[in-house]
Amino acid sequence: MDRRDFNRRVLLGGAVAATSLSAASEAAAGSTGPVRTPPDGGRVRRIKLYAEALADGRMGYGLEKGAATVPGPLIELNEGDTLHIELENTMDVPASLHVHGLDYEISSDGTRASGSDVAPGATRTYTWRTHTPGRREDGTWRAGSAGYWHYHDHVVGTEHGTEGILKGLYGPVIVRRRGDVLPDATHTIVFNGLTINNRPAHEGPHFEATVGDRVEFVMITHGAPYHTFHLHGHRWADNRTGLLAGPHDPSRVIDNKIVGPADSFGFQVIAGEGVGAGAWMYHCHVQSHADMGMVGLFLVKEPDGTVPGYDPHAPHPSHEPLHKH
Ligand SMILES: [Cu+2]
Repeated sequence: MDRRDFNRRVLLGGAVAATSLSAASEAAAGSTGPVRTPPDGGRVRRIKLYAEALADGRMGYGLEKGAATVPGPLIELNEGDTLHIELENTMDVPASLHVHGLDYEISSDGTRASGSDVAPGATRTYTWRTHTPGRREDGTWRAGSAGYWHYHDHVVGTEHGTEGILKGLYGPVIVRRRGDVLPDATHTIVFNGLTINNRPAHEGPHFEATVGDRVEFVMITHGAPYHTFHLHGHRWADNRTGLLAGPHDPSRVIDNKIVGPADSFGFQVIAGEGVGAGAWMYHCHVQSHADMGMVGLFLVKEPDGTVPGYDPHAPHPSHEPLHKH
């Protein structure tokens, strides 16, 4: 078992944070080794999740008390898995957990209307189930659960969780299908209002990789504005996996995608493929949003760890005003 598998397995046990760069990319053989695929689904797993208020006014989900992050932890499942999540609300207002894309009963809906929110100091167990694709008895085809999904609060501030989401109560969910390609690292990018991952304007987040790493991005949108997600130097397929299944896959290949509130999608790239190392920008391509700081960097390193032309201490170009008065 290499470190990537280790990371992956402990993820639901609570030992690693939302973004799994770090050990993953160092240990990875990049795109040169055989691709890895997920184990078959069908397991029943349990995790504990905390909804917490952060000192700076944000709110976040975490796998351990006092360790909440924005975005919340990445939750990965394989089609057929069931996950029981015990949510403890350490805040002084009711909170909840509402997921997109998965199967759940109304008691796990995470809304006040269904009585499935969590009072301050209380806990509640939410159950998410997933299923494989297959044919219904009437002959029509039923989609499987696999996809890039997300979870969020649905009760803080309003009955739609508008304040909870605004302050950071959201996170990514990936459901994988048998035969899917596993990445070396997964990063989450959330356009939330005019922020990325609730960070200050012009301050990333930045993500690191080494040339040849297979890097997965989960891209989620929250808030009110619509956006266009754009990544420099890399492209992906506009389908479930973000990868072409073969030479005849008709999916459109893109490097820019219009996204609106509660959208989610994901894709994988080989870092620097055909273009090399560099500080590759990603940003919202609505020009006013980019100018206001919805920008981060995909830092693709040479094998020696350097990023050509990148000075981490230099102000980001987009930080410079266009017109000085
Ligand atoms: Cu935008």
